[in-house]
Amino acid sequence: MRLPGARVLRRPSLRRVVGGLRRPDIDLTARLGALTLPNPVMTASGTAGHGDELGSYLQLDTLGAVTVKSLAAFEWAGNPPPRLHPTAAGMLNSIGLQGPGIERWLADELPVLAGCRVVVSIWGRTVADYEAAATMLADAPDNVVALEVNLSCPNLDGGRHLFAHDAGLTREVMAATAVFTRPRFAKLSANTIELPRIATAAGEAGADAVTVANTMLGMVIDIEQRKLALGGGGGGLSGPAIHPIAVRAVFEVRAANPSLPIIGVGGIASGRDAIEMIMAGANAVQVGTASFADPRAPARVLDEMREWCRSHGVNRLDEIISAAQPDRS
Ligand code: RRO
Repeated sequence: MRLPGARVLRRPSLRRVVGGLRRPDIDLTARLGALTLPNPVMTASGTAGHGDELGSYLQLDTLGAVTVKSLAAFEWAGNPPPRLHPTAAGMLNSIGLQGPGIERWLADELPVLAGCRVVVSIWGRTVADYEAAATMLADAPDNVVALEVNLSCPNLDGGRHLFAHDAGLTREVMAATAVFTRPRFAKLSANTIELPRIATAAGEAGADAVTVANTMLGMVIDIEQRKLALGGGGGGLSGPAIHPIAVRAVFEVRAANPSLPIIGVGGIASGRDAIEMIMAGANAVQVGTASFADPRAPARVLDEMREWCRSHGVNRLDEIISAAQPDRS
């Protein structure tokens, strides 16, 4: 019997006891050459704008890094509309590298990312353009932690000339961007079976990590109008449709390059997708198209990765990198 007014002393729930014992934190540290990030989840270039577009949905400073849309040494208007088209399990884009140019970006957009680790994606039409972009960023504020050299945009010159389809050009651009002395990534293309060899070339030419991979070359035709659906012609396919392609690309780059850091990107929409990339050989991941449907996706993927590790007895991310590689040492 309980007296009126007596306080009920509840037994602490098992959950709180476990919480009280402080469950050990999972070590999700990501090592990408000279760059170490507290966790492996970044935004993918082109899917989170040039600034803090996702900032009202998630705390951007909790991510490994925010990768901004590719910038050039000059302002660029991009392709004519329409620029996006939904597809089965994904979308096709033909943005065409629209951007304000690095000078204006440094003045107007980078300040809103203060406190976040920022990866700046750069592009150019020539090797000299890349060098100019890297030079303009050489003295960027300290929160610019890395450069991602985008060698694989499918929407420049109709997708006919991707630097990332040529090992020699990949080497040249990576060498030319060495004026930026912080870590550099090379963003590559899975539209070529030469990808593993080109990744080797990027690493030899100074890339701290390779980002595998950009969108896949695609096209949509409006059959009523009898013309191409996107203003720029073809486009880049992204989203769940390309996830298995990206997993295989990462797997093959890892198999050919056992010690080259890899950032896996392509159709990652859940923690399980990200874990799959890690097991293929990625050291970190980027979340892109999933943010269009769920702007919290990068933070959610990070939470889900942590939870997956917890529920599978994985204490450090390093334990499962390349787990699916047959000759993992
Ligand atoms: O801007 C674009 O059209 C674009 C770029 Br830079 C890229 O790297 N990948 C992509 O699918 N679109």
